[in-house]
Amino acid sequence: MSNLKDKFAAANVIAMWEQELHANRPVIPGHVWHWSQMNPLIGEAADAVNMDDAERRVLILRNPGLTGPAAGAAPNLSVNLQVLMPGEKARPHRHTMHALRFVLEGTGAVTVVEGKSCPMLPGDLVLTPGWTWHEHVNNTPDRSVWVDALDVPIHGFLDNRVFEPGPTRGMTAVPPDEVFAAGLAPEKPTTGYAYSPMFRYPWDGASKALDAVQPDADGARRLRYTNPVTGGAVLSTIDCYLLGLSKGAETTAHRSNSNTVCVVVEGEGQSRVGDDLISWGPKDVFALPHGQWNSHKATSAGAKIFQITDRELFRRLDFLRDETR
Ligand code: GTQ
Repeated sequence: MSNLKDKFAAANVIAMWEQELHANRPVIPGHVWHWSQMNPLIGEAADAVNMDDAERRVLILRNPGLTGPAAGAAPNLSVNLQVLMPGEKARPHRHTMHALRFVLEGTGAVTVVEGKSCPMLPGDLVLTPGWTWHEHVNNTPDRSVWVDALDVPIHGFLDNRVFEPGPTRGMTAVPPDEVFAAGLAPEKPTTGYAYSPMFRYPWDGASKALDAVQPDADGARRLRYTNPVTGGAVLSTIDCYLLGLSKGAETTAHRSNSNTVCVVVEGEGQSRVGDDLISWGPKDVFALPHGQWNSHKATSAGAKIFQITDRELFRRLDFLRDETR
């Protein structure tokens, strides 16, 4: 046999019967990054690193159950914390990765996306779809902190990681966000881009929509952020939701082969991830990797959780599987 192995090796062939091709995906633990621990680290990063030396001042949230250079908070999702101090700029660039920003702190720093200026107020969602030019500018007296979510890991897998520094050039004409604000869209089909032309989803509107929506049988309110032109997910690979919890009511347990990362906007509570219990409060970020039953229970009134998922990736590939019990 070892003779055969040597012959295989010399011929650049391997024995499939010795590979674990049918092994199931390993269980990845849930994990929480508490704001109480992140906040001082963000402050220290701001002191330690100058924006002349950093393309972006970003703390990558690394799930201890994942390995490899592109490993993030959950499979297929990189979820990071970024800080921009008063007077600072993060210079324009673009990359193949689709990305979004969800604001934790600030009083009006902006992300300029393909020439459109998007204010960043707490709870706002700002999209920077793949290959759109984006830069961050903080001309306010306060620091701005936000969550970045990107599909970096799948670009590693697809060998499709391309980055281009500014200056910005060759920008696509995308209609202003105001065109879509009242539920309208241009009559003519969009050309030249495949992404959502609306880049900013203000918290004020999202929060009011959540309060207005009819709760499900388990007492939770659920909304999906959508591309106003297609009604589909906000990004081709990332699908976002807003979850509102009723105090004391545990949500119906859910299991999926997709991955979710939660950002707590308001309220306190606990979430089950398999056999683990995660406690959370405002600005905490926690990962719900695939394959484990999870449910949520708020211990305060008015809990609201922003959810980042790779569901759209699974949906487009016809891989998505969901279960409830
Ligand atoms: O703000 O453009 O967290 O390019 C990772 C890569 C943020 C950004 C990240 C990026 C950015």
